[in-house]
Amino acid sequence: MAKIYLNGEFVPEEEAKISVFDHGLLYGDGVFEGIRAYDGYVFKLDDHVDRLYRSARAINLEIPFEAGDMKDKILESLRENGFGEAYIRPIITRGKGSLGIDTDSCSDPTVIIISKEWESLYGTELYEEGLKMLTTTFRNQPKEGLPPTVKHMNYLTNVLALMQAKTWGADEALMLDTQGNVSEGSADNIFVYRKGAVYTPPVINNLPGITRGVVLELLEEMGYEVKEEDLGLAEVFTADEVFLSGTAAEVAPVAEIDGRKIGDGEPGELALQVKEKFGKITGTEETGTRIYQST
Ligand code: PXG
Repeated sequence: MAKIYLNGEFVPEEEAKISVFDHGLLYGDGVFEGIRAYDGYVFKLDDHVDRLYRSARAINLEIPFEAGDMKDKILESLRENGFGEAYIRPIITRGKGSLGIDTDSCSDPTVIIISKEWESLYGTELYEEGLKMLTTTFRNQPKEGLPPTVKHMNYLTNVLALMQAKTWGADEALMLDTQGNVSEGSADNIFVYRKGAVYTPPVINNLPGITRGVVLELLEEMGYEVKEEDLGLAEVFTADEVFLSGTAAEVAPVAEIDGRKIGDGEPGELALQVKEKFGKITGTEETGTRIYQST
């Protein structure tokens, strides 16, 4: 049974309970991260913790300790559980308060760190065949409201988007923004390869994915021109390749969108190259933070 970090203590999973008056539950008032550890190294820990603190600042939530302590607690949660290959989910909520939305009633944020042994998001056959996506009718939040650039606890749009995609036989949802520009998947960023150049939407209508950043670096190293530009559905449908990036999905080729084949309807050459390169840099000293001291 995994041990969960909850407000300063490690407790067994069954005892990791929070109040029904927690504003995270009542109003989705909180932020979170999704991090992975590979082969004894936490991948891009600094970047994830930095995004967590920025997300918290964006919703005016003060995490009760420094980023350095957060990193230590994340590593400790893995050591407590003896994990080297894991999914890590830090969650900070506004904490317990009254039934009103007023944050004044919440004195202490709730801090949770869940570590789970890794189970893959999509089956291996999906990576071999490529994912099927469906353009969902649920638009990503406009930046005028809840910013899609912040990893806050209001994921219902994404939940409904994915549910709709799966209802219609697809594996993942393609979300547009309210202008009709392509934004992202329900839990991943999107890349489009067309006529020798790679495109991805600028981070204004999507989450600044840590994997997205890594993929951009890999593509540049590979000598590709990468353009952060608004994209419409037509650009996606006529792409030579489409692929997704995310902590859970890693790099996932897309074979079909809305029943239309992307390229030849097989995982693309570039997507597979990026996926392979990505696999090589995880679980290393260069991109990761070591969980256990070497012996
Ligand atoms: N867009 C959205 C909306 C996301 O939620 C990404 C892109 C990719 O970001 P990273 O930093 O992971 O490259 C995410 C990722 C999961 C999970 O289980 C991940 C997310 C949300 C919910 C679950 O991996 N965020």
